[in-house]
Amino acid sequence: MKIDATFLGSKVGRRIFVLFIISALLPVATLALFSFSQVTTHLYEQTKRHLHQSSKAVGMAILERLLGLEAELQMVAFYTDSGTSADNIAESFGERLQKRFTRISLVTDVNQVTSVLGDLRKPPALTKAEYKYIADGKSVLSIEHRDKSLPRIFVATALNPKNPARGLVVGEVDNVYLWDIRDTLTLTMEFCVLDSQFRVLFCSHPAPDIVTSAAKLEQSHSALHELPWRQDEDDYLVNFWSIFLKAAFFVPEWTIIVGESKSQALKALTTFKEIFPLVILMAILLVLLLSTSQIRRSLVPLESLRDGTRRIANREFDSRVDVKSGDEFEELADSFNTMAFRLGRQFTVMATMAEIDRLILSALDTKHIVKTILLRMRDIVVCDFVGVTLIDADSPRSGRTFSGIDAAGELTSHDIALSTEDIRILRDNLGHFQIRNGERIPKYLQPLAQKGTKSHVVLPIFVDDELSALILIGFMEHTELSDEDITQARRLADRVTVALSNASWEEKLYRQAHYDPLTDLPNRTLLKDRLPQAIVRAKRNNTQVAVLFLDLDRFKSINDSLGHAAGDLFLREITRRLTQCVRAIDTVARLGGDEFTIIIPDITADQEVTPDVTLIADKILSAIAEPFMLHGHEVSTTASIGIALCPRDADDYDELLKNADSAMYHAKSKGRGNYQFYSRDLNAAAIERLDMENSLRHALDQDQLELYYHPQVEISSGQIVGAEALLRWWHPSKGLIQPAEFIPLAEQTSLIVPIGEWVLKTACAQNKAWRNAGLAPIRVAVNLAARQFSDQDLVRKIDRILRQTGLDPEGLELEITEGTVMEDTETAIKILNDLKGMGLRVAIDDFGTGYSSLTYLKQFPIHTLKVDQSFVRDITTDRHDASIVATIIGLGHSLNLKVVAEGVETQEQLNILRASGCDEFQGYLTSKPLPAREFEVLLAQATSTMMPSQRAL
Ligand SMILES: Nc1nc2c(ncn2[C@@H]2O[C@H](COP(=O)(O)OP(=O)(O)OP(=O)(O)O)[C@@H](O)[C@H]2O)c(=O)[nH]1
Ligand SMILES: [Mg+2]
Repeated sequence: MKIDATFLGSKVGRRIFVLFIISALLPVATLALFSFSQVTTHLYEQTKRHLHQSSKAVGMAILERLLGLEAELQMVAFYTDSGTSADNIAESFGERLQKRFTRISLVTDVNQVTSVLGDLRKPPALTKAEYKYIADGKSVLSIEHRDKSLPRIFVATALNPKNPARGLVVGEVDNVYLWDIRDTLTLTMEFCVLDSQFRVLFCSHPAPDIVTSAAKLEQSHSALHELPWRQDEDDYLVNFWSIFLKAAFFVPEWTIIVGESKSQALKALTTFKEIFPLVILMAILLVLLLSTSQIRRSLVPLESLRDGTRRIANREFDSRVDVKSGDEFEELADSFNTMAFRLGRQFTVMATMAEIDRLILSALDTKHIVKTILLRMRDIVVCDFVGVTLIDADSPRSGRTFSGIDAAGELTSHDIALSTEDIRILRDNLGHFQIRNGERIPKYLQPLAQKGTKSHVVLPIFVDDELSALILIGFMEHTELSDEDITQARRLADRVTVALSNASWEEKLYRQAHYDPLTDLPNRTLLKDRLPQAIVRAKRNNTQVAVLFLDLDRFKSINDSLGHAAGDLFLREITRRLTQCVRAIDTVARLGGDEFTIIIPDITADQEVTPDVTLIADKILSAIAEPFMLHGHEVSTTASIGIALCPRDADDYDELLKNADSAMYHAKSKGRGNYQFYSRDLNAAAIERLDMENSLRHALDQDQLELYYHPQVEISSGQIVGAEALLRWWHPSKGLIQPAEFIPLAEQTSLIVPIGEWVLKTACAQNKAWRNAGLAPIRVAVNLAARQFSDQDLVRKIDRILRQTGLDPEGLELEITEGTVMEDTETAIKILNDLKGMGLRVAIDDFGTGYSSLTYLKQFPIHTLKVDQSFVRDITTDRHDASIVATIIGLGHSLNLKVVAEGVETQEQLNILRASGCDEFQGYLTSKPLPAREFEVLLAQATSTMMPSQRAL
């Protein structure tokens, strides 16, 4: 079996492996050690017993031999005593005896020695005690120790135990015979025999220290001893036994020491020691095998799970862990896979939600949000088709259902209508509701149903309590969504609600920033974006762009006569007509007031003077000229158009607009109601205008302005009661310039404020001077421009001027037009009240050309109405005009107002006015406007001579 050690790379693998090894080796090793010690003890014990028994056996064998030898000798004694000669004995028993004894002799007297076997020469010297012992019929052993060789051992016994005096038989024991007892021992054993003084009698093995060791042995009586008995580098274990020979042979005991080589004795241990590592090795191998297979069984699923976890950390939610172990790991893997699937879904849902959140933050347009829902809804709810219905903000019963995205990435959509029933159901089911197979399918779901969906879930979206959109989910089969799906879909819908309201808010802000609120046309900001784009495209494609600058002619008079609201309506109508005259790719923008700009891009460059453009300009002019019913009045106007071409006239935004503007002024100067192409000469005109503006700035400092005074005469008395101050500009090079030429310029450039102030100051100072000079006190009338009237400091300024000049307030009359007061009636009333409070008089100028609404006038604290000269001019010929004037005078009086007629040039006109009850008049009939000096002369002259009215009387 192959051991796969790759698991050792794993911490858990290593840990389990080490545990396996420890848990296997520990018991084995413990058991081995225990066994070892047990076996050792046992072996020692066994060896001890064995050696003891062996020594006993050796002892017994020696004793037996000795007794045998004694018996042999007794036999020799017997025969000898019976008279058998030594020779006969030797002959009969020689062979037997020779085996046992080296020599046998008869000692009959002290010095009478007869050899029986061999020559004993000198018999051992026996002690008296020994003799006595022998005399008792027993045998004795006598030992004669020698230096280098084994001791000689003699056995002596009486010839005749009953008659000891007869002599002894003494035999020298054959050492070979006596000690040849190896049979009693195993081959591995050795033995030594020692006498009582531990002198070596025999040793089967040369052991020099045996004597001292034996002495120690004797002392300790130890059971088993390791003695320094070495042979062939081997230690010996020994035991002993003592043979008591006193009784039998009258010698002290002999000690038999038997030793066995330690290696032999403990051979089992050696084998054990050899086998033990093998057993351990086997155990390790077994553990290795078992642990690897077991660890693998655990680690493989663990690693799969770990890899799975890593993949999930890397957001690979689709990957699955495949474990088929059939145990808890498989269950764990199944749970893991379920968890991964759910996490994946959760994540997708979260990602979609986050995308919607991003949309909310980035506030993209509604279409983008719809696209996101169509693309991402399936990530949240498993379904077949998704749709979104956007309800029209202006008409909550109609809308558009978006049901898909085509190959070009565009949304496919259908107009839909919502019934009252639909709306009721949607309102009743604010969260969501399901339309099951067979139930009525509302119109807004038709685009999905056409794709074959049978079952539907609808999530209505309300923004500010207004139904704003529907999210539609369609299924081909009957499907019930789980609560979780519904919750997720609703969460998406809630986010979409925020996104949509954000988008609509953004769109609103965008519209506010880029579109004119009155006409819904692009404003200057958007124009500044589109025109440069068109210029870039023209340059790239080698085409031309035309810019038409259009300003309505005398639009002010529509405002003045019918009111601002009517003017607005009129501007909207103009917008409608303009957009009808141009193509979809053209842009109509409103820059403010009654100015419109039209961009016509993509005009082929080779066209000469662009017949296309002239065609469009003509079309526009005639469209605008069409009469229009406004508040019950038929109104018609014209427009002046200036046209500049890119790149011919200019190739950047500012220049192009400026040139079109110049061309428009040119059209105005050409009598209005026409269009003009820009030419370089026009620039000169524009430059002149600029010059004029500059000159006007210096007119005040350089004292070029002068006031003329036009007398106002009381009709009843013919007295000059007042004068209208009229401004003149003495231009250093151009001479006298009429107010009509420079007042509009002053109004456009704000110069009107300092100029107006100068006029007021001068007129007041002049009147005071006349009064000081003793002339008849009159009032001076000063025209106030709209711009001055809206100046918040007006009242304070006038008060200061009056105090500075010292003129009584009743000496000053302010003339304002109807239009001026009508722009903001509330403020106007407040200012007029303040002026009246100061004691000033206020006249409405040019009355009859504007609103001419006496109901309005009633609210204004004014004193005088000035009937416009256009009515007076034809008063003698046009009965219509005459009756208008009479009516104005009558109504004026009914409101307690003084009525002054302007532009009176003939006596006839004056007569009619007098007949109508007019209070005062002003006109060439008396005088043209005069410089201060001349007016003073006129005032100083006798009134009666000057007054034509009186002359007429
Ligand atoms: N009703 C209405 N009037 C506006 C609006 N904006 C500007 N106006 C008026 O439009 C008029 C623009 O006047 P101009 O174009 O300078 O003069 P005009 O009377 O048209 O005369 P010409 O253009 O010189 O022929 C002013 O009286 C403004 O008060 C608006 O939004 N609504
Ligand atoms: Mg205009």
